[in-house]
Amino acid sequence: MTSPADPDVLAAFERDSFVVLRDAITPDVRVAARDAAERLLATDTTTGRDRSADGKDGFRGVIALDDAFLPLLANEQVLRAVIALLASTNLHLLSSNLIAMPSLPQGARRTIRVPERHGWHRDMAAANRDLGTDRVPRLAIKCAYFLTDPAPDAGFTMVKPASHHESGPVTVPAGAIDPPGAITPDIGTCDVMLFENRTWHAGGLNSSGHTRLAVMMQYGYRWLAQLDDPAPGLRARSDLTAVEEQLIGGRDRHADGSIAPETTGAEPLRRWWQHLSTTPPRSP
Ligand SMILES: O=C(O)CCC(=O)C(=O)O
Repeated sequence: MTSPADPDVLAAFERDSFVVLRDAITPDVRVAARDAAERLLATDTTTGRDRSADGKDGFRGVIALDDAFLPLLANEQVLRAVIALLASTNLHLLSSNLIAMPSLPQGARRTIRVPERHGWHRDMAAANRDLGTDRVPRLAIKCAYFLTDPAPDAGFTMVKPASHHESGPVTVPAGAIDPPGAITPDIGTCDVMLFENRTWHAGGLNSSGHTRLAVMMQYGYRWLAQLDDPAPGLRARSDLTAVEEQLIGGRDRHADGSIAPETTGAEPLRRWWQHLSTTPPRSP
């Protein structure tokens, strides 16, 4: 049996450092997530709030803040690709991050996405610092859902194609705000863009007049720490699937709470993958 992941998707990712999965969510899921995002942003909740000096607002750990985000947790089309790209089912969710990027005020002087602060980066800055950019392997896949509509000026995430093969630091020519070859991928309303920790990327320029809303779901190996706050309420729920329980951080434990062998907690995704294919995610 062949891999459950689409070989064209995997080939595009290996070549380009990113791939767009078409129609990964339904319009209903998207609208519900957008409504939830707008509700959350209108509150003065500070738990998990992620406001940055560049005017962005948002939350980390959104799947625990509103059930409307839960359908993004175990999206089957996404999981097939993520498991194949990380060659493992020993995965969990590192972060679910809502990002609201305001539109740049007309005529105002920009303070972000200027040559001194171009915003291009690789994720997992701490890993890059600790190990060196040339030694960091693929550790995580980020899946970007856009809840507001695409347009050339909508500020969707930009990427530098094939940059996961580059081992040097991010370089943007003096006076420029983008590295040569940077693009804004063509992402439709219900699509999701996957990129990895080594992919150079930056938020685009939003001059659309509307706040851009995105949810970034980042999956990585279970031996990497989760970035979001622990969500005991979510963990205590009885209506999640076993795969969802693994992804939110199920540990290597027996049902009675005693310690189980390493990777026991990855059994749900392992079983799900085996149900789809006899080909293991990593070739022996
Ligand atoms: O807001 C964006 O488009 C970019 C987000 C980003 O750079 C990140 O999640 O690391």
